[in-house]
Amino acid sequence: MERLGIVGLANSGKSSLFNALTGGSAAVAAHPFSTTESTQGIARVADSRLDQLAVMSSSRKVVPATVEFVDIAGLVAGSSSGEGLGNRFLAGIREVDALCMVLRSFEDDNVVGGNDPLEDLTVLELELVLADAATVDNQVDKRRKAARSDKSLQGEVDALERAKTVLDSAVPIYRSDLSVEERAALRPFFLLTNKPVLAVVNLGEDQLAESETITKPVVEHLGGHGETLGVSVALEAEAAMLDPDERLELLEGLGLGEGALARVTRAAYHLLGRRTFFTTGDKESRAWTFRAGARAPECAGVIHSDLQRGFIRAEVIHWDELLGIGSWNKAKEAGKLRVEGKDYEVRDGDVLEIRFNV
Ligand SMILES: Nc1nc2c(ncn2[C@@H]2O[C@H](COP(=O)(O)OP(=O)(O)OP(=O)(O)O)[C@@H](O)[C@H]2O)c(=O)[nH]1
Ligand SMILES: [Mg+2]
Repeated sequence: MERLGIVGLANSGKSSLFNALTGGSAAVAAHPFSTTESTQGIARVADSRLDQLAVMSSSRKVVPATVEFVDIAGLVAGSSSGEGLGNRFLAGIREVDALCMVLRSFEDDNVVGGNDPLEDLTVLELELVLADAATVDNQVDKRRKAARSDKSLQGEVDALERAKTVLDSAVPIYRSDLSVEERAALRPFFLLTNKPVLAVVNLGEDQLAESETITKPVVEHLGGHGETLGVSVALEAEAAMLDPDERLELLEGLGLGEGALARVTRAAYHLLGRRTFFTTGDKESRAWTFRAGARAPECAGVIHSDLQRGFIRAEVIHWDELLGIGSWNKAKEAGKLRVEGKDYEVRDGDVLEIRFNV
């Protein structure tokens, strides 16, 4: 299963965010390096489409999609050469598939550390880039030699050389102009910056109104290579402890709508290339996860392997059209359910019923 690693400088609020997202209980403390071991957790992906389908079908059970997060040890300048918990955070990052970078903006005299999110990002990137540059330097000569007798390795060598140029100019791979193919060729080397990123700027409760101004330098620095969200982690963590009704009241009262955690999980889900289709009925409404581009039988297999093996066809309607009609049966009677075969590429937001025979 693919996972998103929560990374950042010590005391930026990583464990607080992790706990709020997953309902976990990772250690949170005002001293740096309170996290020493990685902790895994699962967050539910809030999806109003699912909630609306469940109401429509009077479903007795609602099952959301999920996304997996890992809380990783914090980093300080010099981590790539072993400062702080250097190796621990590097190993933690190597094992995840995408990065959620927590950048501190909140001010608190009792919590050691700066509060300039762009500064956090710059330090973080530099450590990751230095670690990657060392990996590439270590590999490039070896791979060049190997490519002399095996021409099929030339693509890998070219990609490593391109990566070296990028990293030597202090740019992480995710902010580079390397092509999708080059980035794929670098996969065997497990580079830390060859992963998609999402930035969470951890705002103080008193900074909510200035969220856009505070996050702007980070948005500009990432330049379209990653999404940036301003989140008051402490506030959202507090809200996450409340009953759903109270939570909504608190967040809406502050103009935060459904809250920023829902946006973080959704962004994380998309960053991992995940898409959702639904099934709905009186028993349950459920969000199922598939990879962008998957066809109907593969999606049927997400529900159960029998449905893939014995796949005959899928009855399909997009969620908003179904909601407009009001029920699955009405949609069927009105001839609005499309019959799709093995080659159908399922779209995000499709509602499916699989016909199968085993
Ligand atoms: N005022 C304020 N304090 C926060 C906020 N988020 C986290 N903190 C505090 O900052 C301290 C560090 O939070 P953690 O969640 O442990 O940070 P971390 O990034 O996991 O830290 P390490 O694991 O040590 O690297 C704790 O005392 C938190 O209560 C925030 O949004 N506002
Ligand atoms: Mg921590």
